[in-house]
Amino acid sequence: MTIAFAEVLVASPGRNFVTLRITTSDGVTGLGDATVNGRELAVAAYLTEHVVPLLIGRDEQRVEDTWQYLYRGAYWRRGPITMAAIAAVDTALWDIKAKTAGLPLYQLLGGKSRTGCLAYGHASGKELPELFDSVRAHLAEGYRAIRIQTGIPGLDSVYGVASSANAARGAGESTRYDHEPARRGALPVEEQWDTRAYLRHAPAVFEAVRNEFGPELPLLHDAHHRLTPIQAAKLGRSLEPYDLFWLEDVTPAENQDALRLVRQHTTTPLAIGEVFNTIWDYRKLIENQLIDYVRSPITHAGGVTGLRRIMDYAAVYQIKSGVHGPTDVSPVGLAAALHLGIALHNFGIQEYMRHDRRTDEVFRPTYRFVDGLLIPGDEPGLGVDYDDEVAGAHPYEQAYLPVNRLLDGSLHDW
Ligand code: GCO
Ligand code: MG
Repeated sequence: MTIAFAEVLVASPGRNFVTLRITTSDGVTGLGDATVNGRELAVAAYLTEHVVPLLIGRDEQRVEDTWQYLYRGAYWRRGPITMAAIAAVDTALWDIKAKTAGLPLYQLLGGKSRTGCLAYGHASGKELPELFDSVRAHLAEGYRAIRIQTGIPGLDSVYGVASSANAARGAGESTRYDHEPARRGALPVEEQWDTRAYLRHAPAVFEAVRNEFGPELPLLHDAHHRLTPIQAAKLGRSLEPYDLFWLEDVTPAENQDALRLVRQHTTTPLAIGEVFNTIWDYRKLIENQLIDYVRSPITHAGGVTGLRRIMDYAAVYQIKSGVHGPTDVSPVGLAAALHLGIALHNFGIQEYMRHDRRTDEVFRPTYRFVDGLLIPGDEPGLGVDYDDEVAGAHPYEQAYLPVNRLLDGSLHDW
């Protein structure tokens, strides 16, 4: 068999997704996710113009060789667009390999290491009563680990806080304000940020959540790249009494050495890497034991092959996975993460925001969420299908993530 053709599918069933579908000469198909939120068409063009022509006629079973061919062969290395394109090809080839073997993908990755993948959901609220309702709604849905984000006094809107209706609905149909498609040509929404107000407020929020929900519930929090190292150290230390499962993206982490300073001051576990793409981007973080969880999704880190490589390296240092799973990772990317997650020895936790109903109608995933655990489907391959007809009813809509400014108007990390 060889690769006969590959299609780049762009659709917006609730939000934008870029999907690669590879078809072999005897009609087996495989899917890969190539969605880069807010920059979707760049990956679509990279795939269409520069990758798909290279795939035709290749042996579809040569997954590692194709990965190297696209990575080394491009000469230009790393970066989100290239690595998302490679991820899509890699994931689709694993899907095909598993289908031709007649096995669910996790069987090719070593088989099950656990019964299911512990998932965490996103609770949020502008004020505490709304946040508590959102936590309760998540618990009622079966979540056993919960991320906590709230509003900050004096700021109108901040990252990670759903509109009241969505927060009250729990994970539900997650049309978070920051992920809603914008009208074509519209500029990104602008938000405001005040680090001092945040650092004063966050410990009080976690104290209130612990008082309300007790000591056992694993709680997570995302600082979304907004702090300097010394501010991050201060936050980590001030949250220690509340025993977080992790504190995420405390700094932008482009300067990985800066994390040493954070580590010297706090035992709060750190999770970093949702914007990192390769094992080389993690080298210092892993070797110097500056993080506890790897955040890259399969979609942005070179596929199953790329993330597996990062996780095997991380295992040497007892670092675990905490794979990125917001709704901008498609059901294809999530399914692949679950097949890897259930097989990996050093799995930690999987982020899980439920997709919009329209998204699931296009992708028809077979993974299940049972008692707080995500379980990949047992049919051959990834267990995801793509319905062209339903997708056709949801054309691409331009959408940007918001940008963030400090109170003096200067641009800050969002
Ligand atoms: C998370 C992430 C997301 C990102 C989003 C950007 O931890 O889930 O930070 O919410 O902001 O994926 O596209
Ligand atoms: Mg994050």
